[in-house]
Amino acid sequence: MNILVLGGDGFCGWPTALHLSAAGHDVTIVDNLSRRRIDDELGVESLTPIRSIDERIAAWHEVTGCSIGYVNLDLARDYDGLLALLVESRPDAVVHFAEQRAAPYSMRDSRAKRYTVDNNVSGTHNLLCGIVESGLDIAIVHLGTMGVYGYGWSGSAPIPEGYLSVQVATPTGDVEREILHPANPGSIYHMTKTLDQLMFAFYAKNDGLRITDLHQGIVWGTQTPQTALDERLINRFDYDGDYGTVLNRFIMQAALGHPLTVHGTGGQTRAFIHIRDTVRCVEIALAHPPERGDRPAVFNQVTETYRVGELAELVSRLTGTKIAYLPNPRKEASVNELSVTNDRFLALGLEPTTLSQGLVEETLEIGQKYASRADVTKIIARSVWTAGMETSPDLMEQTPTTSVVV
Ligand code: NAD
Ligand code: USQ
Repeated sequence: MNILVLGGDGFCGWPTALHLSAAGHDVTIVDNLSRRRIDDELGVESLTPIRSIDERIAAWHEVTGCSIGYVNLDLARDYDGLLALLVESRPDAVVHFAEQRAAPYSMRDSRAKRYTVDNNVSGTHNLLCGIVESGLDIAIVHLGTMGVYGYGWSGSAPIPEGYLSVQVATPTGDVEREILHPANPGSIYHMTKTLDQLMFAFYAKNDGLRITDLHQGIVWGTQTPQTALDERLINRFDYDGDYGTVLNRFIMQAALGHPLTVHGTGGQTRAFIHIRDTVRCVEIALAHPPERGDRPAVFNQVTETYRVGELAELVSRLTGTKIAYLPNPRKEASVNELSVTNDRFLALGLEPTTLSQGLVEETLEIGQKYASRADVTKIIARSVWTAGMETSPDLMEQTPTTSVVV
Protein backbone atom coordinates (compact mmCIF):
# COMPACT_ATOMS: atom_id res chain seq x y z
CA MET A 1 0.00 0.00 0.00
CA ASN A 2 0.94 3.61 -0.50
CA ILE A 3 0.57 5.19 2.97
CA LEU A 4 0.95 8.70 4.37
CA VAL A 5 1.86 8.74 8.06
CA LEU A 6 0.78 12.12 9.46
CA GLY A 7 2.74 12.87 12.64
CA GLY A 8 5.35 10.28 11.61
CA ASP A 9 8.18 11.97 13.55
CA GLY A 10 6.39 11.42 16.89
CA PHE A 11 6.50 8.74 19.57
CA CYS A 12 3.86 6.50 17.97
CA GLY A 13 4.26 7.71 14.37
CA TRP A 14 7.98 7.03 13.92
CA PRO A 15 7.94 3.34 14.91
CA THR A 16 4.73 2.89 12.92
CA ALA A 17 6.33 4.38 9.80
CA LEU A 18 9.31 2.01 10.19
CA HIS A 19 7.07 -1.00 10.86
CA LEU A 20 4.97 -0.31 7.76
CA SER A 21 8.08 0.35 5.65
CA ALA A 22 9.65 -2.91 6.85
CA ALA A 23 6.45 -4.72 5.89
CA GLY A 24 6.91 -3.53 2.30
CA HIS A 25 4.58 -0.54 2.20
CA ASP A 26 5.45 2.68 0.44
CA VAL A 27 5.57 5.16 3.33
CA THR A 28 5.74 8.96 3.40
CA ILE A 29 5.95 10.82 6.71
CA VAL A 30 4.13 14.16 6.92
CA ASP A 31 5.08 16.19 9.99
CA ASN A 32 5.65 19.86 10.78
CA LEU A 33 8.05 19.00 13.64
CA SER A 34 5.88 20.96 16.08
CA ARG A 35 6.56 18.39 18.79
CA ARG A 36 10.30 19.10 18.63
CA ARG A 37 9.52 22.83 18.91
CA ILE A 38 7.34 22.21 21.99
CA ASP A 39 10.32 20.40 23.57
CA ASP A 40 12.33 23.60 23.02
CA GLU A 41 9.51 25.71 24.45
CA LEU A 42 9.36 23.52 27.58
CA GLY A 43 13.14 23.29 27.84
CA VAL A 44 13.10 19.48 27.76
CA GLU A 45 14.44 16.71 25.57
CA SER A 46 13.49 13.12 24.96
CA LEU A 47 15.30 10.87 27.47
CA THR A 48 16.53 8.92 24.47
CA PRO A 49 18.74 10.85 22.02
CA ILE A 50 16.56 11.27 18.96
CA ARG A 51 18.14 12.32 15.67
CA SER A 52 16.83 14.87 13.18
CA ILE A 53 14.14 13.58 10.84
CA ASP A 54 16.59 13.67 7.90
CA GLU A 55 19.18 11.63 9.81
CA ARG A 56 16.51 9.16 10.91
CA ILE A 57 15.30 8.57 7.38
CA ALA A 58 18.84 8.33 5.97
CA ALA A 59 19.76 5.82 8.69
CA TRP A 60 16.69 3.71 7.91
CA HIS A 61 17.76 3.57 4.26
CA GLU A 62 21.35 2.75 5.15
CA VAL A 63 20.40 -0.04 7.57
CA THR A 64 17.55 -1.67 5.63
CA GLY A 65 17.70 -0.40 2.05
CA CYS A 66 14.09 0.80 2.43
CA SER A 67 13.14 4.36 1.55
CA ILE A 68 10.72 6.57 3.47
CA GLY A 69 9.59 9.93 2.08
CA TYR A 70 9.24 13.07 4.21
CA VAL A 71 7.11 16.18 3.71
CA ASN A 72 7.24 19.08 6.19
CA LEU A 73 3.65 20.32 6.22
CA ASP A 74 1.33 21.80 8.85
CA LEU A 75 -1.84 19.77 8.57
CA ALA A 76 -3.87 22.38 10.43
CA ARG A 77 -2.71 25.43 8.50
CA ASP A 78 -1.64 24.38 5.03
CA TYR A 79 -4.80 23.03 3.46
CA ASP A 80 -3.66 23.73 -0.10
CA GLY A 81 -0.37 21.92 0.50
CA LEU A 82 -2.23 18.96 1.96
CA LEU A 83 -4.67 18.77 -0.94
CA ALA A 84 -1.82 18.96 -3.46
CA LEU A 85 0.02 16.18 -1.59
CA LEU A 86 -3.05 13.92 -1.58
CA VAL A 87 -3.65 14.49 -5.29
CA GLU A 88 0.00 14.00 -6.27
CA SER A 89 0.80 11.02 -4.05
CA ARG A 90 -2.61 9.26 -4.37
CA PRO A 91 -2.23 7.26 -1.13
CA ASP A 92 -4.34 4.18 -0.46
CA ALA A 93 -4.48 5.15 3.21
CA VAL A 94 -3.54 7.89 5.64
CA VAL A 95 -2.59 7.15 9.25
CA HIS A 96 -3.35 10.26 11.32
CA PHE A 97 -1.20 10.77 14.44
CA ALA A 98 -0.64 14.52 13.89
CA GLU A 99 -2.19 16.15 16.94
CA GLN A 100 -1.08 17.88 20.13
CA ARG A 101 -1.46 14.91 22.42
CA ALA A 102 -0.55 15.88 26.00
CA ALA A 103 -3.44 16.50 28.39
CA PRO A 104 -1.29 18.54 30.85
CA TYR A 105 0.12 20.69 28.02
CA SER A 106 -3.42 21.33 26.77
CA MET A 107 -4.37 22.68 30.24
CA ARG A 108 -1.31 24.92 30.80
CA ASP A 109 -2.80 28.26 29.83
CA SER A 110 -5.19 29.82 27.35
CA ARG A 111 -2.54 29.89 24.62
CA ALA A 112 -1.94 26.13 24.91
CA LYS A 113 -5.69 25.43 25.10
CA ARG A 114 -6.34 27.43 21.93
CA TYR A 115 -3.37 25.93 20.14
CA THR A 116 -4.52 22.40 21.00
CA VAL A 117 -8.06 23.02 19.75
CA ASP A 118 -6.97 24.89 16.62
CA ASN A 119 -4.28 22.37 15.75
CA ASN A 120 -6.21 19.18 16.41
CA VAL A 121 -9.66 20.11 15.18
CA SER A 122 -8.47 22.01 12.08
CA GLY A 123 -5.92 19.33 11.24
CA THR A 124 -8.48 16.54 11.34
CA HIS A 125 -11.04 18.59 9.47
CA ASN A 126 -8.52 19.59 6.78
CA LEU A 127 -7.72 15.92 6.23
CA LEU A 128 -11.39 14.94 5.88
CA CYS A 129 -12.19 17.90 3.64
CA GLY A 130 -9.06 17.34 1.54
CA ILE A 131 -9.87 13.70 0.89
CA VAL A 132 -13.37 14.65 -0.27
CA GLU A 133 -12.02 17.42 -2.52
CA SER A 134 -9.36 15.10 -3.98
CA GLY A 135 -12.11 12.73 -5.15
CA LEU A 136 -9.86 9.81 -4.16
CA ASP A 137 -10.92 6.77 -2.15
CA ILE A 138 -8.37 7.09 0.68
CA ALA A 139 -8.95 5.14 3.90
CA ILE A 140 -8.17 6.94 7.18
CA VAL A 141 -6.81 5.30 10.32
CA HIS A 142 -6.92 7.83 13.16
CA LEU A 143 -5.31 7.55 16.58
CA GLY A 144 -8.00 8.47 19.05
CA THR A 145 -8.00 7.83 22.77
CA MET A 146 -9.70 5.82 25.49
CA GLY A 147 -10.19 9.17 27.22
CA VAL A 148 -13.13 9.99 24.93
CA TYR A 149 -15.24 7.62 27.05
CA GLY A 150 -14.14 9.21 30.30
CA TYR A 151 -13.53 7.21 33.45
CA GLY A 152 -16.29 5.79 35.54
CA TRP A 153 -19.25 6.84 33.35
CA SER A 154 -20.61 3.31 33.27
CA GLY A 155 -19.24 1.99 36.55
CA SER A 156 -17.79 -1.46 36.13
CA ALA A 157 -19.65 -2.25 32.85
CA PRO A 158 -17.14 -3.01 30.06
CA ILE A 159 -16.61 -0.10 27.67
CA PRO A 160 -17.83 -1.20 24.23
CA GLU A 161 -15.89 -0.50 21.02
CA GLY A 162 -17.22 2.94 20.15
CA TYR A 163 -20.95 2.35 20.09
CA LEU A 164 -23.46 1.77 22.86
CA SER A 165 -26.82 -0.03 22.57
CA VAL A 166 -29.56 2.00 24.23
CA GLN A 167 -33.31 1.70 24.64
CA VAL A 168 -35.14 4.87 23.59
CA ALA A 169 -38.60 5.34 25.13
CA THR A 170 -41.22 6.33 22.49
CA PRO A 171 -45.02 6.71 22.80
CA THR A 172 -45.39 3.29 21.11
CA GLY A 173 -42.80 1.51 23.23
CA ASP A 174 -39.05 1.25 23.52
CA VAL A 175 -36.87 1.12 20.43
CA GLU A 176 -33.31 -0.10 20.38
CA ARG A 177 -30.59 2.17 18.96
CA GLU A 178 -26.80 2.09 18.74
CA ILE A 179 -25.29 5.48 19.49
CA LEU A 180 -21.75 6.77 19.69
CA HIS A 181 -20.73 6.15 23.29
CA PRO A 182 -21.31 9.37 25.29
CA ALA A 183 -18.24 11.60 25.32
CA ASN A 184 -16.80 12.54 28.69
CA PRO A 185 -13.43 14.23 28.11
CA GLY A 186 -11.14 15.00 31.03
CA SER A 187 -8.96 17.67 29.41
CA ILE A 188 -8.95 20.09 26.48
CA TYR A 189 -6.80 17.58 24.60
CA HIS A 190 -9.27 14.76 25.22
CA MET A 191 -12.08 17.11 24.22
CA THR A 192 -10.49 17.57 20.78
CA LYS A 193 -10.61 13.80 20.30
CA THR A 194 -14.33 13.76 21.06
CA LEU A 195 -14.79 16.50 18.43
CA ASP A 196 -12.78 14.39 15.96
CA GLN A 197 -15.29 11.59 16.50
CA LEU A 198 -18.23 13.77 15.47
CA MET A 199 -16.41 14.93 12.34
CA PHE A 200 -15.69 11.30 11.44
CA ALA A 201 -19.36 10.34 11.89
CA PHE A 202 -20.44 13.22 9.64
CA TYR A 203 -17.92 12.61 6.84
CA ALA A 204 -18.58 8.86 6.83
CA LYS A 205 -22.32 9.50 6.53
CA ASN A 206 -22.21 12.44 4.13
CA ASP A 207 -19.28 11.59 1.88
CA GLY A 208 -18.82 7.87 2.35
CA LEU A 209 -15.29 8.28 3.74
CA ARG A 210 -13.80 5.06 5.10
CA ILE A 211 -12.59 5.84 8.60
CA THR A 212 -11.18 3.74 11.43
CA ASP A 213 -10.83 5.41 14.82
CA LEU A 214 -8.48 3.64 17.23
CA HIS A 215 -9.35 4.42 20.83
CA GLN A 216 -5.91 3.89 22.23
CA GLY A 217 -4.91 3.63 25.87
CA ILE A 218 -1.70 5.00 27.39
CA VAL A 219 1.29 3.81 25.38
CA TRP A 220 4.35 2.63 27.25
CA GLY A 221 7.71 1.22 26.20
CA THR A 222 10.09 2.74 23.67
CA GLN A 223 11.53 0.38 21.14
CA THR A 224 10.14 -1.81 18.39
CA PRO A 225 12.28 -4.32 16.47
CA GLN A 226 12.87 -1.65 13.81
CA THR A 227 13.78 1.28 16.09
CA ALA A 228 16.19 -1.02 17.95
CA LEU A 229 18.18 -1.80 14.79
CA ASP A 230 20.46 1.22 15.12
CA GLU A 231 20.77 3.96 17.76
CA ARG A 232 20.06 6.58 15.09
CA LEU A 233 16.57 5.03 14.76
CA ILE A 234 15.75 5.14 18.48
CA ASN A 235 12.24 6.22 19.43
CA ARG A 236 11.51 9.22 21.64
CA PHE A 237 10.85 8.78 25.36
CA ASP A 238 9.07 11.65 27.12
CA TYR A 239 9.43 11.89 30.89
CA ASP A 240 8.59 15.51 31.69
CA GLY A 241 5.50 16.62 33.61
CA ASP A 242 3.58 17.50 30.44
CA TYR A 243 4.39 14.85 27.85
CA GLY A 244 5.70 11.97 29.94
CA THR A 245 3.04 9.32 30.39
CA VAL A 246 2.67 7.62 33.71
CA LEU A 247 4.39 4.25 33.31
CA ASN A 248 7.33 5.55 31.30
CA ARG A 249 7.71 8.29 33.91
CA PHE A 250 7.84 5.71 36.71
CA ILE A 251 10.43 3.66 34.80
CA MET A 252 12.66 6.69 34.34
CA GLN A 253 12.10 7.94 37.89
CA ALA A 254 13.13 4.53 39.22
CA ALA A 255 16.32 4.66 37.18
CA LEU A 256 17.17 8.00 38.84
CA GLY A 257 16.07 6.98 42.32
CA HIS A 258 13.45 9.75 42.17
CA PRO A 259 10.32 8.97 44.23
CA LEU A 260 7.55 7.65 41.98
CA THR A 261 5.13 10.53 41.44
CA VAL A 262 1.65 9.15 42.10
CA HIS A 263 -1.04 11.84 41.70
CA GLY A 264 -3.56 11.70 44.51
CA THR A 265 -4.51 8.29 45.82
CA GLY A 266 -3.28 6.31 42.81
CA GLY A 267 -6.76 4.82 42.52
CA GLN A 268 -7.11 6.02 38.91
CA THR A 269 -7.52 2.99 36.63
CA ARG A 270 -6.26 3.44 33.08
CA ALA A 271 -5.80 1.30 29.99
CA PHE A 272 -2.31 0.56 28.61
CA ILE A 273 -0.65 -0.77 25.48
CA HIS A 274 3.00 -1.34 24.56
CA ILE A 275 4.38 0.61 21.60
CA ARG A 276 5.14 -2.71 19.84
CA ASP A 277 1.41 -3.47 19.91
CA THR A 278 0.49 0.04 18.75
CA VAL A 279 2.36 -0.47 15.49
CA ARG A 280 0.82 -3.92 14.97
CA CYS A 281 -2.67 -2.60 15.63
CA VAL A 282 -2.26 0.14 13.05
CA GLU A 283 -1.14 -2.44 10.51
CA ILE A 284 -4.14 -4.64 11.32
CA ALA A 285 -6.52 -1.68 11.05
CA LEU A 286 -5.06 -0.73 7.65
CA ALA A 287 -5.70 -4.27 6.42
CA HIS A 288 -9.35 -4.20 7.57
CA PRO A 289 -10.85 -0.87 6.54
CA PRO A 290 -14.61 -0.30 6.63
CA GLU A 291 -16.63 -0.23 3.39
CA ARG A 292 -17.85 3.02 1.84
CA GLY A 293 -21.10 3.97 3.54
CA ASP A 294 -20.21 2.24 6.81
CA ARG A 295 -20.13 4.28 9.99
CA PRO A 296 -16.58 4.81 11.35
CA ALA A 297 -15.08 1.57 12.61
CA VAL A 298 -13.95 1.90 16.22
CA PHE A 299 -11.39 -0.39 17.86
CA ASN A 300 -10.36 -0.13 21.50
CA GLN A 301 -6.58 -0.26 21.20
CA VAL A 302 -5.67 -1.44 24.69
CA THR A 303 -4.26 -4.61 26.14
CA GLU A 304 -4.25 -4.23 29.94
CA THR A 305 -5.73 -2.03 32.66
CA TYR A 306 -4.00 -1.02 35.89
CA ARG A 307 -4.46 1.41 38.73
CA VAL A 308 -1.75 4.05 38.79
CA GLY A 309 -0.89 3.12 42.39
CA GLU A 310 -0.63 -0.52 41.39
CA LEU A 311 1.92 0.38 38.71
CA ALA A 312 3.92 2.41 41.19
CA GLU A 313 3.97 -0.54 43.59
CA LEU A 314 5.10 -2.86 40.79
CA VAL A 315 7.97 -0.57 39.77
CA SER A 316 8.83 0.05 43.42
CA ARG A 317 9.04 -3.70 44.16
CA LEU A 318 11.20 -4.22 41.10
CA THR A 319 13.62 -1.39 41.76
CA GLY A 320 13.44 -0.48 45.45
CA THR A 321 12.30 3.08 44.65
CA LYS A 322 10.06 4.94 47.13
CA ILE A 323 6.58 6.10 46.19
CA ALA A 324 5.46 9.74 46.75
CA TYR A 325 1.73 10.40 46.92
CA LEU A 326 1.41 13.98 45.61
CA PRO A 327 -1.46 16.46 45.36
CA ASN A 328 -3.24 15.70 42.09
CA PRO A 329 -2.80 18.58 39.62
CA ARG A 330 -5.71 17.21 37.51
CA LYS A 331 -9.46 17.17 38.00
CA GLU A 332 -10.19 13.46 37.78
CA ALA A 333 -11.92 10.83 39.89
CA SER A 334 -9.61 9.73 42.68
CA VAL A 335 -10.76 6.13 42.17
CA ASN A 336 -12.47 4.54 39.19
CA GLU A 337 -13.26 1.14 37.76
CA LEU A 338 -12.33 0.42 34.14
CA SER A 339 -13.16 -2.61 32.11
CA VAL A 340 -12.58 -2.39 28.37
CA THR A 341 -13.70 -4.57 25.49
CA ASN A 342 -10.84 -5.18 23.02
CA ASP A 343 -12.20 -8.22 21.20
CA ARG A 344 -11.79 -6.82 17.71
CA PHE A 345 -7.99 -6.65 17.68
CA LEU A 346 -7.65 -9.97 19.51
CA ALA A 347 -9.92 -11.58 16.90
CA LEU A 348 -7.70 -10.17 14.15
CA GLY A 349 -4.58 -11.76 15.63
CA LEU A 350 -3.06 -9.25 18.07
CA GLU A 351 -0.81 -10.99 20.61
CA PRO A 352 -0.32 -8.46 23.40
CA THR A 353 3.00 -7.60 25.05
CA THR A 354 2.18 -7.55 28.74
CA LEU A 355 3.72 -5.54 31.51
CA SER A 356 5.17 -8.67 33.05
CA GLN A 357 7.07 -9.33 29.80
CA GLY A 358 8.30 -5.83 29.02
CA LEU A 359 8.87 -3.96 32.26
CA VAL A 360 12.31 -5.20 33.27
CA GLU A 361 13.65 -4.89 29.74
CA GLU A 362 12.40 -1.30 29.55
CA THR A 363 13.79 -0.39 32.94
CA LEU A 364 17.26 -1.66 32.06
CA GLU A 365 17.55 -0.85 28.37
CA ILE A 366 16.05 2.61 28.42
CA GLY A 367 15.57 3.92 31.97
CA GLN A 368 19.02 3.06 33.25
CA LYS A 369 20.91 3.47 30.01
CA TYR A 370 19.79 7.06 29.41
CA ALA A 371 19.15 8.23 33.01
CA SER A 372 22.09 10.63 32.88
CA ARG A 373 20.29 12.65 30.18
CA ALA A 374 17.36 13.47 32.50
CA ASP A 375 16.71 16.94 33.85
CA VAL A 376 15.22 16.26 37.28
CA THR A 377 13.72 19.75 37.48
CA LYS A 378 11.29 18.78 34.68
CA ILE A 379 9.82 15.75 36.44
CA ILE A 380 7.09 17.24 38.63
CA ALA A 381 3.86 18.03 36.73
CA ARG A 382 3.31 21.79 36.97
CA SER A 383 0.26 22.14 34.75
CA VAL A 384 -2.93 22.37 36.83
CA TRP A 385 -6.50 21.89 35.61
CA THR A 386 -7.86 25.06 37.26
CA ALA A 387 -6.18 28.06 38.83
CA GLY A 388 -5.34 27.63 42.49
CA MET A 389 -4.81 23.86 42.40
CA GLU A 390 -1.77 22.74 44.33
CA THR A 391 1.42 21.44 42.71
CA SER A 392 4.26 19.65 44.43
CA PRO A 393 7.77 20.77 45.34
CA ASP A 394 10.76 19.20 43.61
CA LEU A 395 11.44 15.90 45.33
CA MET A 396 14.95 15.07 44.25
CA GLU A 397 16.67 17.24 46.87
CA GLN A 398 14.87 15.27 49.56
CA THR A 399 15.95 11.87 48.26
CA PRO A 400 19.47 11.07 47.10
CA THR A 401 19.89 9.06 43.92
CA THR A 402 19.88 5.31 44.55
CA SER A 403 20.95 2.59 42.21
CA VAL A 404 18.35 0.40 40.58
CA VAL A 405 18.18 -3.11 41.90
CA VAL A 406 16.39 -4.97 39.11
P1 NAD B 1 3.73 12.94 19.54
O1 NAD B 1 3.50 14.32 20.04
O2 NAD B 1 5.00 12.26 19.90
O3 NAD B 1 3.61 12.90 17.94
C1 NAD B 1 2.71 13.69 17.21
C2 NAD B 1 3.41 14.15 15.95
O4 NAD B 1 2.50 14.92 15.18
C3 NAD B 1 4.62 15.04 16.26
O5 NAD B 1 5.75 14.58 15.56
C4 NAD B 1 4.18 16.42 15.79
O6 NAD B 1 5.26 17.20 15.30
C5 NAD B 1 3.15 16.08 14.70
N1 NAD B 1 2.13 17.12 14.52
C6 NAD B 1 1.33 17.68 15.46
N2 NAD B 1 0.53 18.59 14.90
C7 NAD B 1 0.83 18.61 13.56
C8 NAD B 1 0.35 19.38 12.47
N3 NAD B 1 -0.58 20.34 12.62
N4 NAD B 1 0.87 19.13 11.24
C9 NAD B 1 1.82 18.18 11.07
N5 NAD B 1 2.32 17.45 12.08
C10 NAD B 1 1.83 17.67 13.32
O7 NAD B 1 2.47 12.09 20.00
P2 NAD B 1 2.29 10.50 20.05
O8 NAD B 1 2.46 10.07 21.44
O9 NAD B 1 3.07 9.87 18.96
O10 NAD B 1 0.75 10.39 19.71
C11 NAD B 1 0.31 10.26 18.37
C12 NAD B 1 -1.20 10.15 18.34
O11 NAD B 1 -1.61 9.04 19.10
C13 NAD B 1 -1.88 11.38 18.91
O12 NAD B 1 -2.96 11.77 18.11
C14 NAD B 1 -2.36 10.91 20.27
O13 NAD B 1 -3.53 11.57 20.61
C15 NAD B 1 -2.58 9.42 20.07
N6 NAD B 1 -2.39 8.68 21.31
C16 NAD B 1 -1.17 8.67 21.95
C17 NAD B 1 -1.04 7.97 23.14
C18 NAD B 1 0.24 7.95 23.92
O14 NAD B 1 0.26 7.38 25.04
N7 NAD B 1 1.33 8.50 23.41
C19 NAD B 1 -2.13 7.25 23.65
C20 NAD B 1 -3.34 7.28 22.97
C21 NAD B 1 -3.45 8.00 21.80
N1 USQ C 1 -0.28 10.24 36.69
C1 USQ C 1 0.33 10.06 37.92
N2 USQ C 1 1.62 10.39 38.03
C2 USQ C 1 2.35 10.89 36.99
C3 USQ C 1 1.74 11.04 35.74
C4 USQ C 1 0.42 10.71 35.63
O1 USQ C 1 -0.29 9.60 38.88
O2 USQ C 1 3.54 11.16 37.18
C5 USQ C 1 -1.70 9.85 36.53
C6 USQ C 1 -2.58 10.95 35.96
O3 USQ C 1 -3.03 11.83 36.98
C7 USQ C 1 -3.67 10.14 35.30
C8 USQ C 1 -2.94 8.88 34.82
O4 USQ C 1 -1.74 8.81 35.58
O5 USQ C 1 -4.61 9.74 36.25
C9 USQ C 1 -2.61 8.86 33.35
O6 USQ C 1 -1.85 10.01 33.01
P1 USQ C 1 -0.92 9.99 31.71
O7 USQ C 1 -0.22 11.30 31.63
O8 USQ C 1 -0.11 8.76 31.67
O9 USQ C 1 -2.00 9.82 30.54
P2 USQ C 1 -3.05 10.83 29.88
O10 USQ C 1 -2.91 12.20 30.40
O11 USQ C 1 -4.38 10.20 30.00
O12 USQ C 1 -2.63 10.88 28.37
C10 USQ C 1 -1.93 9.83 27.67
C11 USQ C 1 -1.45 10.39 26.36
C12 USQ C 1 -2.65 10.81 25.51
C13 USQ C 1 -3.57 9.61 25.35
C14 USQ C 1 -3.99 9.05 26.70
C15 USQ C 1 -4.72 7.74 26.56
O13 USQ C 1 -0.58 11.51 26.58
O14 USQ C 1 -2.19 11.25 24.23
O15 USQ C 1 -4.71 9.99 24.63
O16 USQ C 1 -2.80 8.73 27.46
S1 USQ C 1 -5.99 7.57 27.73
O17 USQ C 1 -5.47 7.90 29.05
O18 USQ C 1 -6.43 6.20 27.68
O19 USQ C 1 -7.01 8.50 27.35
